[in-house]
Amino acid sequence: MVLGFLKRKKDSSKEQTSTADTRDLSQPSEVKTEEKPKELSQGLQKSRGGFLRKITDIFKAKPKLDAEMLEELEALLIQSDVGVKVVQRFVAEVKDSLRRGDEVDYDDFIERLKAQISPIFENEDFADLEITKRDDGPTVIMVVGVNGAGKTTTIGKIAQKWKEQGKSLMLCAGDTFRAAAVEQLQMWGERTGVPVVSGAENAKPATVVYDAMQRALNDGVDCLIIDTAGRLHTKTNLMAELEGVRNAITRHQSSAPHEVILVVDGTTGQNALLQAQQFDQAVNLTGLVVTKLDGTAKGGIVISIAEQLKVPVRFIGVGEGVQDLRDFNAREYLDALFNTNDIYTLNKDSEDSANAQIRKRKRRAV
Ligand SMILES: Nc1nc2c(ncn2[C@@H]2O[C@H](COP(=O)(O)OP(=O)(O)O)[C@@H](O)[C@H]2O)c(=O)[nH]1
Ligand SMILES: [Mg+2]
Repeated sequence: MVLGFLKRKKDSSKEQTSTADTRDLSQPSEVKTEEKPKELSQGLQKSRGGFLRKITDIFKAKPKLDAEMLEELEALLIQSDVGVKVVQRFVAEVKDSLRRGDEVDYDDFIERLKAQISPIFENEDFADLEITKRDDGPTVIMVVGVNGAGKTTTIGKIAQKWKEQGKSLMLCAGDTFRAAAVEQLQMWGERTGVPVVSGAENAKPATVVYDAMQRALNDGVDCLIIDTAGRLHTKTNLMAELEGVRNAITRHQSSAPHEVILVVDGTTGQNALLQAQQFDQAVNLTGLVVTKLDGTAKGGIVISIAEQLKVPVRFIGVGEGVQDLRDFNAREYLDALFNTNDIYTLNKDSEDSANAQIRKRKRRAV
């Protein structure tokens, strides 16, 4: 195809690079109550505005891929956290194809890239998180991750989603180190009409979790979701604490926890990947939630983490609102991430002018 022609949108967005948690922790975060779900592609707009626009820019200058462009594109994909291994595989394959004399235009490039990425998500039953009551008690889900990753917010969003599906739920405020964290979870509980079990200030997380397990069993709920503190001072501390929580769960129900979900902040790029690896070693993750994908121009991090950890991505967060949590579906995600509709518009005038530029370049080259 002839590449279409970019109608630029002003990109005022700045990539968020700081990983420090700068919130006022004396106050619980506000519970956002907006109801309207946004389109997934709208949530990933910033990512597209970032790396996808740069890809289109490269093809705008030269519509047919050559070795030099491929080098530029390789660096760009790696910078966008798509994942070194997958990018290298992809580049090797495209190089072979160019060597054979294939012509690769922008559309081919994107299709091939998607085809290369898709298998990373294969065989993962993304939406199929079983949250029904079991023979021996509720489905127990532990939610882990560093401070500020979005654990409590994600739990609130999940509670809302599953409540709407008619599940009976209970939440456990296992982050006992910050009073604000407990209040924040309680606010979500009130908003969603889900009971929250919390302990005295500075109670041991394991004690609160023990109580919550007891109540969840007594009340016969379908699912208990446990919020935990995200202290990552040392791996040993973290392991000891999470191990304590795990023991408190198992003492009541030997088959639990059924899910250990890591919440990572998608704007922290490679840091998110490192955290994921550390937590996986400490607690054996069974699922992932990647949050704040609305706030990053590097949406590729989901691909990187999924490839490295081989743990299914359960949900992605694309905003602070209660509806801004999506079941992760690889095809939808890739389509939204590579949805170029709002980036370039095929337009006769600009096409003509682009063709004129190409002709000019060719004349110069002669
Ligand atoms: N933009 C955006 N903000 C989010 C998302 N998920 C969480 N947040 C915000 O991130 C901040 C930290 O969330 P919180 O749930 O308190 O993190 P926790 O310390 O891991 O429990 C809050 O201000 C949330 O509103 C998301 O998907 N998108
Ligand atoms: Mg929290």
